[in-house]
Amino acid sequence: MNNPSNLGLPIGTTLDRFIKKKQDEFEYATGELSQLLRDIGLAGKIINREVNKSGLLDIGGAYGSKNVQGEDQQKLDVIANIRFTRALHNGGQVCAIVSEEDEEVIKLNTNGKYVVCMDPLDGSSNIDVNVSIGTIFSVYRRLSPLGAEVTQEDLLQPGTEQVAAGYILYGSSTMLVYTTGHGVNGFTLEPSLGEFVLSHANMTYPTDGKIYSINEGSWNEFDQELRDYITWCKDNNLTARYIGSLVADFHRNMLKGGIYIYPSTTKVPEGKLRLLYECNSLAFIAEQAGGVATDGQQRVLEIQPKAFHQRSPLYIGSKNMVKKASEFVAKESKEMS
Ligand code: AHM
Ligand code: MG
Repeated sequence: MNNPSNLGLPIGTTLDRFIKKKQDEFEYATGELSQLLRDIGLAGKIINREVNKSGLLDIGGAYGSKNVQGEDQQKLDVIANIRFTRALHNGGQVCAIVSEEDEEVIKLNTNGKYVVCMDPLDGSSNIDVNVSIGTIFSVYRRLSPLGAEVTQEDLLQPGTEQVAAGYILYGSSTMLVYTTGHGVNGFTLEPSLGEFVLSHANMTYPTDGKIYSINEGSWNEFDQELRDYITWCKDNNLTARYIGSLVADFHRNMLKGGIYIYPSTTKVPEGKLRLLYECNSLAFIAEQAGGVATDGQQRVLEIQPKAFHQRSPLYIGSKNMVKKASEFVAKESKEMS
């Protein structure tokens, strides 16, 4: 990246200091987005604490209820949703949240400038087996006037309008990775300090890679074009890696070079992943890091959402790899910049 997004701040800089320094770069910044990002960092630390206790306390396992997609909610899903909502409510910068765990919009401060879309705990089938899981978020500036009722237009903005997006990966270490549209930076939680510190400055997606990540168990539900692409991957000695936690698969591929695919299948024609709080957030990060994200046909960030929990297929990763996959699956092959 020509314009270093970490402002020359050294590895080890705390997240709070980093956010403050970035804010100072913008003459008219009022500090509200900075406060919001700090609130997300705090919520991430709280959820990390809960995730780390899973297995010790009686917080693993199904909650006994279903979320809006009819999926079993895990106790930690519910806990993460509450923690995030509370942190954003207390912060006061957010007027509404669209969450994977809530069918309805969560309305917060009518004077808040921002809308947040989030999946508080993604990869929830991995919670009980001690495998990496993650939080995903997107931030939009509201379009309606402050103090007014939040509108559909505020909530259903295309991904190109994101002002910030990020994820928290609860893995072998806990990391927060985010962008405000000026490159991507990653912060690792230093457990003894309880602080996220800059560990991965100016993250960039390798242009090419060797990893393909897809649930091949669904082979019988793939269309022929996708099968041909996967066969091409095998013929070209690519390596298959699939955790089944989007954040973890995405993060690994961004560091090493790779492509993650959740396609349209006969069982889920729209794909499984949600546009507003899974695909768009990671697409923004991918593009900021030099990667590409499509739904197989078009740029994810340009899809106009029509519903809060809308799904989309996702092809995301290294530029040349997504381009190659598109040569197989795109109905109309378009040149990707
Ligand atoms: P979730 O939001 O219910 O956790 O579902 C999303 C997860 C992704 O993290 C993961 O990539 C995908 O579902 C795995 O799905 P599958 O088991 O169909 O491969
Ligand atoms: Mg999810």
